[in-house]
Amino acid sequence: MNAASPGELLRMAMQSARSVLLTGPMFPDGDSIGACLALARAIEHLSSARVDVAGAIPLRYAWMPGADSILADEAVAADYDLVVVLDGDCRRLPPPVEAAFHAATMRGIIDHHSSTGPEDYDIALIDASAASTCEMVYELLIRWGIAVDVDLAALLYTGLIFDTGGFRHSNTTSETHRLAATLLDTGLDHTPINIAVLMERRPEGLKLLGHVLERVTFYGDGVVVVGVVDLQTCERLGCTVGDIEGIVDALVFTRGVALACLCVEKGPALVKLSLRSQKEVDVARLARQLHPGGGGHPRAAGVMIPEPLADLLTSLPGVLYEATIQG
Ligand SMILES: [Mn+2]
Repeated sequence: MNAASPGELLRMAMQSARSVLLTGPMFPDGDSIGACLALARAIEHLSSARVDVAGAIPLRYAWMPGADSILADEAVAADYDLVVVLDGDCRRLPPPVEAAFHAATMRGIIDHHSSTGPEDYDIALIDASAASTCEMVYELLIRWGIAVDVDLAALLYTGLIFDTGGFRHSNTTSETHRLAATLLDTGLDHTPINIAVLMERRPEGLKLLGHVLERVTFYGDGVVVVGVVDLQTCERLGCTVGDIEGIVDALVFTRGVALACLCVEKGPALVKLSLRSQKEVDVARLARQLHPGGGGHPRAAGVMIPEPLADLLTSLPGVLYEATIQG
């Protein structure tokens, strides 16, 4: 007898569960949100389970079909039969969601991060060769016989363009373009999605971008660039977490830069680092080296550092430069 595939196990778990929670990591991005909302719709086709999606959703994703019913992390109770983490691993869940994850009867993951392993889950779908988690969810929908309508297409397209930077990053393949074409064939209007997800900023966010760009610091003859978003500036400009998205991508494509780091102050002793590299530096490895909770992709990764911003800014440049030498 053949063992059931993880996708089949997930389908069975969804069908037997009475309640399902879908969630991304802390600070979910377009791929995570799109994958959660798309899978939630799939479960509604396959199961009578109550399905919740949880996460702190930046404003740029408020238009997404189903986004209005997403639970705030604080509203999550620990009473789900099945919790599935999408596009990030369970070490980066916000506290109330983490409690629900550990209290669940079954735990699953669908992820494409090279830093994610299967050990913490009953059902693990991990494929580091996938350009996005949405691509993996699409494969599941097809296998489960669920028709992709224009709403599902919008959700999946969001993850696709977010994680490939609009089909520009090295993870983009002919397969990615073929999936995009399939999604457009549902009648999807892609322009407003590209604008909302990749291009549009709030006026406050534009000012924050200017503030950060004006103050970047280069190290090692311009090989490393570091930008800083401090809490005081965010407050002064009226910025929220969504205004910070994309700033790090504006840093890395600077001539001569191999490694870009954006330091975002989250609290008196908590800084989020967003890391990007152009070629040689494996920033997923660097993120893990900086803190065990770090992770991501070879070209794009993140890590939370429990240190005051000022302290970190004295030690960090040396470590970053070191990483560009090691490759
Ligand atoms: Mn992703």
